[in-house]
Amino acid sequence: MASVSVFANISQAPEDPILGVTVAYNKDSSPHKLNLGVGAYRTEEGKPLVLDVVRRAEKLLVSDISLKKEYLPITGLADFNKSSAKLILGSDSPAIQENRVATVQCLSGTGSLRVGAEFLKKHYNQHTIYIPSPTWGNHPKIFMMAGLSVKTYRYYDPATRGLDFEGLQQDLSAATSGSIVLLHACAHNPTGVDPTLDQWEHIRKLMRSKGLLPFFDSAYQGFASGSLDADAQSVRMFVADGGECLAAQSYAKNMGLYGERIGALSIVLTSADVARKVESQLKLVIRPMYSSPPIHGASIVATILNDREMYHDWTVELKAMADRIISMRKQLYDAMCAKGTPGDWSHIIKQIGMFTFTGLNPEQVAFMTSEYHVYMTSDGRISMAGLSSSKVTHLSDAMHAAVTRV
Ligand code: PLA
Repeated sequence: MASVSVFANISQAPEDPILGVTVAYNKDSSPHKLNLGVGAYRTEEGKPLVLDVVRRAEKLLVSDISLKKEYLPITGLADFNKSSAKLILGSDSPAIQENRVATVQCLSGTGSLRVGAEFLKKHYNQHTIYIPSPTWGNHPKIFMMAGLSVKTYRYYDPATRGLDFEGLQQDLSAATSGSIVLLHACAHNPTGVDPTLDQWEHIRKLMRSKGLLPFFDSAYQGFASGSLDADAQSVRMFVADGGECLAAQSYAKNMGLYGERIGALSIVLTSADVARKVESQLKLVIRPMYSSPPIHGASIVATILNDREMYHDWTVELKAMADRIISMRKQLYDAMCAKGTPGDWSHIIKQIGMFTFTGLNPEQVAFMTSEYHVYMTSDGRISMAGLSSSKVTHLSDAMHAAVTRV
């Protein structure tokens, strides 16, 4: 047999810019190492967390012998879909009451975005999607792989470390009417900068006046403010005007179900008739991709969302995670102030959600990794959810050294 592979000329692909940080972290043998790369919640002890309410739901599921491992329908678990739409749109949403929402269970947030993008490519007359600059690194790839053409709109102003609201409005005003616009529902990744409600209202009016189609990515509902309702306000404003939109939901962060890969895509439409047809077409997108979604994560989520007491207990645990992140911001900010590190660090406490967009450059990040074993993405983003009180000094030492020496 020939020993030369038919793939002999294949090139080595680079690691993923976010998940590759964990790969590098795992190879580091230093006891001081700190992984602030991927947005994964850690406890004060630095450990991954399985929510108590998730454990309880799983126990119920395991002991219920009436449950089978049959295939789910192509669209997923019906109870899960119904509750997911309610969670993002509000339980009193007229769109739900009027059956104008098509919801399908998908593989977490990423899968929901991809299914939505494939659907748009096939059935929408515009194939350009505007994504914020910067945005989550996987966004452009997801949309390009689905065959959409990706453009950016200005979002973040490095000078103010805040929203470039002027630039955003100019770019959306100049977009071809009917284009798709990706919006982070809350806790913008990587910047931690969200529009105010007043700014959202301006964005909504502008987009509706131009017939731009909103595609919300909701990966952090409950993580920005600690309140599920407050974090869904942007989406609900767009639904309240009776117009159409898409929303991709993830339960990775807010229920800590990362590896269960559980999420949902909801498409809000103007009539029940269109919603039925859209759902029938979503099935044709899903069936050849992965046939039908996995059952376990959906069962956990549906169990929690459909039980009053468990739902309440979830909101308490979610708020505790959000509060711990907010407290980490305060502790890091105080540590930077105490050190007198040059620069204004108030963005650490002003930004919201899982990440702080520090403003550190790639050289400074590389220095922090090589000298201090602090791992983070090269754009200077740190996952506040990966920090704990005992590591704040180490991180602020590293940041101080990077700012003053690199
Ligand atoms: N959308 C945004 C804005 C995200 O930040 C992430 C995850 C997702 C969607 C997808 O999450 P899911 O498919 O796991 O539900 N972003 C992480 C992880 C937390 C990642 O890159 O995959 C991040 O560190 O940015």
